[in-house]
Amino acid sequence: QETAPEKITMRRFDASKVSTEELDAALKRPAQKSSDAIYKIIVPIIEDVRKNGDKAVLSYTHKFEKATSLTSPVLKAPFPKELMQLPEETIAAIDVSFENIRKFHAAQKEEKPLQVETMPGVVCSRFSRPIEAVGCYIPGGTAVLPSTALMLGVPAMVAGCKKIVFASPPRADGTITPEIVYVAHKVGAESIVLAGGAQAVAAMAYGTESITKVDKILGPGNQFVTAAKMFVSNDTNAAVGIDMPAGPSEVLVIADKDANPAFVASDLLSQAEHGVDSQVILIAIDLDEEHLQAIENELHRQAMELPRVQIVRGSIAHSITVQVKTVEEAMELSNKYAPEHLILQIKDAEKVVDLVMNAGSVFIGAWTPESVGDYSAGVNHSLPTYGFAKQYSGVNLASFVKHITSSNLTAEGLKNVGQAVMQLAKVEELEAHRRAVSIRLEHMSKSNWKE
Ligand code: HSO
Ligand code: ZN
Repeated sequence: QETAPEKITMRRFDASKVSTEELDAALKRPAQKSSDAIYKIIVPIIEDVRKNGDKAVLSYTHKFEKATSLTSPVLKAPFPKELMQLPEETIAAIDVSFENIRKFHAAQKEEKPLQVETMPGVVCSRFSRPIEAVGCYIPGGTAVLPSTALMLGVPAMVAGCKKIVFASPPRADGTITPEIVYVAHKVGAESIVLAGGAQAVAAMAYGTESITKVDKILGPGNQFVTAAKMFVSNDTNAAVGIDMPAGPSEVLVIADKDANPAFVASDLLSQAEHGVDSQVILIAIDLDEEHLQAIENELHRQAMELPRVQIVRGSIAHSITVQVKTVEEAMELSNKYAPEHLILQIKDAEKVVDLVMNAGSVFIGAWTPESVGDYSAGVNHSLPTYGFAKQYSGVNLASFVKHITSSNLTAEGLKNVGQAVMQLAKVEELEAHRRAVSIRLEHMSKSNWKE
């Protein structure tokens, strides 16, 4: 006789019964491998790619991706049509998502430069310019992620980046999933680097014979990719920027008496299926035992039907439910945790958004599953994890531009602000700074001078 599989369930904590320390410990993200161990692996790879270029990249792709038939580490645009053969429904889905993401990110454009006259005759401006070359890393691994290609490629296109380079590990036969090639084509990418891991990051950071050097590398990846991004961004020889540190996916759902147990469970599972290191948190506001059990039963029932149930078992093992009494208490915990995704399945959810201080992206109300944001609503899914929502924004249009400021003074303006400049230059004992002003003021005071 078969034994019933062990119930897939999250440990429960009642915030009024446990100490803050206990709760904090339960809300800790699963530990990441120490960066020392990771650096030992990636630094030689990065050095090798920097010195030996294409040849090194190819050898790692042969070794790690088993794509031994590959003879070039890059695919250049225009991409052949036969590499983007897709079912009509997939093309339609990509097209709808592309358009929504394009619209939302286009709305983030600053129409005209910001301009302020700080004093009469002293005009300060700020304008933006696209980063010229960007590298978009699209992870391979346990799932194909054309959605990530959209989330990076579309804003880069909207921002006007001249060179958009994609990088993604190829399959063992040396090809890249057609969905990614199709997205690369739609955003006008100039090339797709057929490599993953630290070798792909290094190739884009330093450039090789055939791979374009980029100015900024964005996109999620495993711990090797993240460490490699950190490494190259610290290397002045690379002179490359990166987005934020990216870790395993996570979601925090806040549910109250109005919440549908099946909806809540489905949202928790949608992030739990990402990886065994993912974490999902449920904060239950004043729910009775019956409601809590209904959610738990749904979680188990739905999880058992999932193809990735084994991954879910792993992530649920370090996921918890916290019972609280009020919305304010729930929000306080959520802000402390700073989740990548925050789902509000509560009454008047929209009003509660005012209380959100730390979160990557918020999903409001019963009809807004997090997966709409992962794919098609228009918001970006490249978001800060691991509590970094306290200080980082997710990927957005600004991730692909620089802001440049300018000052423009009239003679009158220089007269108005000059004294302050000269005095501070004096305090700092930087005489040449002071004279750059005084020489002009003296020029103006000459009797025959006219502006
Ligand atoms: N939720 C993930 C993104 C993703 N989900 C891609 C599905 N595909 C990042 O937070
Ligand atoms: Zn997701």
